[in-house]
Amino acid sequence: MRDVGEKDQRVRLSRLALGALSGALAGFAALAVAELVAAGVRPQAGPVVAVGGASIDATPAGVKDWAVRNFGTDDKLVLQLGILGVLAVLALALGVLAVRFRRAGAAGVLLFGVVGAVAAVSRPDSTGPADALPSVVGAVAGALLLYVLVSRLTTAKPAPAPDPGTREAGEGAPTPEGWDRRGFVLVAASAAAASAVVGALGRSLNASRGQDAVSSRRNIVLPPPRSSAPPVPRRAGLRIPGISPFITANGDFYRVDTALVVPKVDATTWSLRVHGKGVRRPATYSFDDLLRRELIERDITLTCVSNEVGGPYVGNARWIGVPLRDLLAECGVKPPSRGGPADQLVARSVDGMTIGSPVEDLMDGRDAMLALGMNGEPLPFQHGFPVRMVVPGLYGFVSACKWIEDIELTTFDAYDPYWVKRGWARRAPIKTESRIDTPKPFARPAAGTVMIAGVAWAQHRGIDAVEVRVDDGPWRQARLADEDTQDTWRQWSIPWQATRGTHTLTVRARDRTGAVQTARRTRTIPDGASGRHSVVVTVD
Ligand SMILES: Nc1nc2c(c(=O)[nH]1)N[C@H]1C(S)=C(S)[C@@H](COP(=O)(O)O)O[C@H]1N2
Ligand SMILES: [Mo]
Repeated sequence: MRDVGEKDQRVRLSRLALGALSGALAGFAALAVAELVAAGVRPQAGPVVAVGGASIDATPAGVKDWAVRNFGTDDKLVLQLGILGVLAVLALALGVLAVRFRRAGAAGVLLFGVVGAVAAVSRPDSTGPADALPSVVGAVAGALLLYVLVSRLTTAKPAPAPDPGTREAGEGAPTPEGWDRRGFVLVAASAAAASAVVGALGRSLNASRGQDAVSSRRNIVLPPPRSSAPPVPRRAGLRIPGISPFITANGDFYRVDTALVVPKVDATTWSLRVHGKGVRRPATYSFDDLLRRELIERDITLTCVSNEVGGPYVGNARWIGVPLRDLLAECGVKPPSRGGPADQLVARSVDGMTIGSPVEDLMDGRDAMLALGMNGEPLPFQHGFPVRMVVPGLYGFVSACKWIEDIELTTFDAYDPYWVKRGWARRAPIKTESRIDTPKPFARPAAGTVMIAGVAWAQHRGIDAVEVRVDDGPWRQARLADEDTQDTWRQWSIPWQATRGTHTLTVRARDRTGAVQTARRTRTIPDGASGRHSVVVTVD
């Protein structure tokens, strides 16, 4: 009897392993079917994107900041891989469970469908109950497959006589080797193949969606601006290896947003609505309406509040757009200083983001704009095509709404936009900062003359001076590159007679108000990091 017991054990184990495999196949099938259905609904309605989006929104600000810091723009990829990893483990577990409790296993798969469906319909950009379809149809397919596969594992051949004592007919204990091997392999193999095809088809359909948006972008010819940007002074860009180029190329421009799928908006059907408190003449503008208006072109440096001291989330571009002040005035909006009842403008994007800016700042004469172009071309999709806001002097999370489609005038008391609900500040002017671009941290330059160089910014105030210190030595004036405008960053450099040993280089900037960049380190939350950038190098 001992032999039989061991054999029994082996069979049980391999059955559990095959159960796990069934779970994995069911999960794969569910996601593949969901992907295909999402192609018919909206790519954003897929379960992984929906659950991913919901987790981004639910993530505490500190964790999100940590993720952005550690994974940078890859944070979204890491998140989706994490979700897939969790799903894989759960699918294996459900498969094992299903060997013993077939219905419970299948029900477990359906439960995940419900989670995905709830996430999808409750996303802020959800377009209705249809968004539940990818998760629901996918989960039904996965549950059915799991049920069928596991049935093959527990169907005895020949079937044992029905035992009135068994809880579920057919789910009792078949003879040790009594499972439908051929049936299992056949179903498993064809399901895997079908899932691969369905998944690949769904992927490519999803990827090709947005063709209308792509061609609408291709057809745009940006008219010459009524007011051109002053030419960049020839000596605004220093020729020093390793320093950030004065203008950041679109492909190198940092990207920070919550969108797991970059919205692809068709400019020919896009519109922007302006309404709310104190808007005496609410209006709706098409993209062509905006193109026909007087456009301004300006160099403006954008900065993210999540940028650590010395971090990469800052970039400088030449924008073309519609002056926001004129457009708001045309709608009858008055700034609070002239008796307007609304002190906050809330911009809403097609993906449900809300970003609130002080109306006073938008109408005080600075070049706040609805940007249509970036560095000579229509906005790239990642940077907000067809229209986004750009406001000199304010961090992106309180000003730079991408894929904008709605502007509502309200008050700070009445409404908290997305980031404010998550603990960030209501008002956030950009802090005076400077960064050492070269030498890089832990570089090993040779003794002798070493160029220390970088950028400094204090948008809408302007940079007045930059000073650099080696170890605890005196602060020395860096040479400033020519200023483009007070809304752009400014390059600086200073030669250093480097001596052997390890040294700490520190930079600080002074803005036009006379304020010197503080040494006091703060976190990025709630209104931006402060402190001075230091770089440690070892001179050989
Ligand atoms: N729709 C939308 N707009 C958005 C965001 C977002 O998550 N969604 N992020 C904001 C933040 S925090 C910043 S710093 C800027 C970044 O713009 P960029 O990605 O073009 O550099 O966009 C802003 N606009
Ligand atoms: Mo940001």
